[in-house]
Amino acid sequence: MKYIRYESKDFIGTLTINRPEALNALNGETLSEISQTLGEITSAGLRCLVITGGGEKSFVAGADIREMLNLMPQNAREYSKTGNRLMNAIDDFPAPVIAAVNGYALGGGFELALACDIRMASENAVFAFPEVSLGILPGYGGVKRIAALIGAARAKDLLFTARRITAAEALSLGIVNSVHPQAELMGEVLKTAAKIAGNAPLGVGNVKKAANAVAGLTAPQFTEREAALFQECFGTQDQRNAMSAFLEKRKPAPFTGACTTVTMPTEL
Ligand code: DAK
Repeated sequence: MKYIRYESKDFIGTLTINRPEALNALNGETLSEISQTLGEITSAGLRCLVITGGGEKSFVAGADIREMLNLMPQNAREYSKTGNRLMNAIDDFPAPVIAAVNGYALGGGFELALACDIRMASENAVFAFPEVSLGILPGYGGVKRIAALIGAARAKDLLFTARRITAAEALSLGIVNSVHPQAELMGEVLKTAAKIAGNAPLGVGNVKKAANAVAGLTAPQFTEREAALFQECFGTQDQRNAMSAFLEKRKPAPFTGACTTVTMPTEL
């Protein structure tokens, strides 16, 4: 791949958008490489995925302005849908996705970070929606996501003014989960990823599905969905082992993520 680096270790994948000469701006090729990589790793049994930017300055400085300059209206719609499909693929990724925001997260880069489940930022990170200063609006679902995260009024302030905010302000608004010195960011992100990866994969995956379902469902629909997700976890080796271990005051065996129902000796 030209603009993506991917590696994985101990159930944790790290996808680096690596186009530092353009501050990792998302051109069509980068978008399709991210989509292809996500497609390839969806069923790889990862327990956490980290997305970050190559170089020291930028997470992602937005959609590629050079590419958008001559985009015609009839193509803008398809362009929007392609980007939205990618953001939705992150939403639907079976394991939690952490954005390690190591610098500029502007426009489409901010939207990408918002599609992730958790955002951890370096002290030099800068967030903004510059779209209205370029004559457009955010097209990758960021309007909906930022409003859901911090409320409509605070979201509209950022969207209408295009003002830049620091990592510290992003933390106070609840946009990022934590802020770290840049040199420590990846270490802290990997520590969080390892904590997630140490939990039962089916429990973690299903709680992500439940959290993501909240917005789109009525209360009774959510109750049904939650019950189905809850049911799926029962009878699995991980659930039986972890609960038995608690009652027997011992450490549980490492989680396997197996979804099949097991029979306990007492049931034989
Ligand atoms: N696109 C293309 N190239 C970019 C870029 C971008 N977004 N950001 C930076 N670059 C390039 C610069 O052009 C420069 O390239 P060369 O001149 O060296 O060839 C190189 O990266 C280094 O940038 P600078 O020289 O500008 O570096 P500085 O440190 O001076 O400034 C900066 C860093 C991040 C403050 C500045 O580069 C900047 O303001 N960049 C633009 C940020 C921005 O406005 N981003 C938002 C783009 S709009 C939609 C879908 C999505 C979107 C909208 C609609 N639909 C489908 C409808 C999303 C829109 C956006 O993201």
